[in-house]
Amino acid sequence: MQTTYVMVKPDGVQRGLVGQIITRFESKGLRLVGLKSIIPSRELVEAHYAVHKERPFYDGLVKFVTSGPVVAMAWTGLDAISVSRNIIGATNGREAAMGTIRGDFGMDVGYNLIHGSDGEETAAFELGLWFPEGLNNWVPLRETWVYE
Ligand code: ABT
Ligand code: MG
Repeated sequence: MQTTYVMVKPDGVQRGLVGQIITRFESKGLRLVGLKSIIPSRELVEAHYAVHKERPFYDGLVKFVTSGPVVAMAWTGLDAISVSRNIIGATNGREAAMGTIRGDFGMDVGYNLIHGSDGEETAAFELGLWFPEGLNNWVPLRETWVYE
C-alpha cells in the first residue's frame, strides 16, 4: 500500500471542481486519509516546489499556488502514486488524455488544476510538509470489495 499527496490547486477550487475531483479518486477505490482546505503560506509552497527553484516559472508558480484556497488530500491504495498520476493526466491539459482530470477540465500547463506526488520519496516529503499533524488510520469496509 502507498499513500500519495494530492492537491486541488487554486484554479480547481475557483472553478468549482473540488467535488468532481474528489469523486474520481473516491470512486476509483482509493482511501481518503487526509483532507483540508487551506490558503497555504509562501514558505509552505516554496518548500513544496523547491525542486523547481531554478526554473523560470518558479516565482509565478509560487504566486499562483498561494493565491487562494487549495484542497490538500492524502489517498491510500495499492500503487496509489501511479494510479493517482493516471487519474490526473499529463501536465499540459491540452495534451492530457480525455478521461483524466486535466484532459477533461484543463487547457493550460500553469493552470493545471491538481497536483499529485511523482514518487515514493516525494510523497513522503510532501505528506510530512502538508500534513504535519498526521493522517487518519482507518480501513473502509467497502475496501474488502476493491481488492481481490
Ligand atoms: P505537479 O503535479 O504540479 O507537480 O505537476 P506535474 O508533475 O504534472 O508537472 P511538473 B513538471 O512537476 O510541473 C510543476 C508545476 O510547474 C508548472 N509548470 C511546469 C509550468 O508552469 N511551466 C512549465 O514549463 C513546466 C514544466 C506546472 C506545474 N504546476 N502548476 N500549476
Ligand atoms: Mg510534479
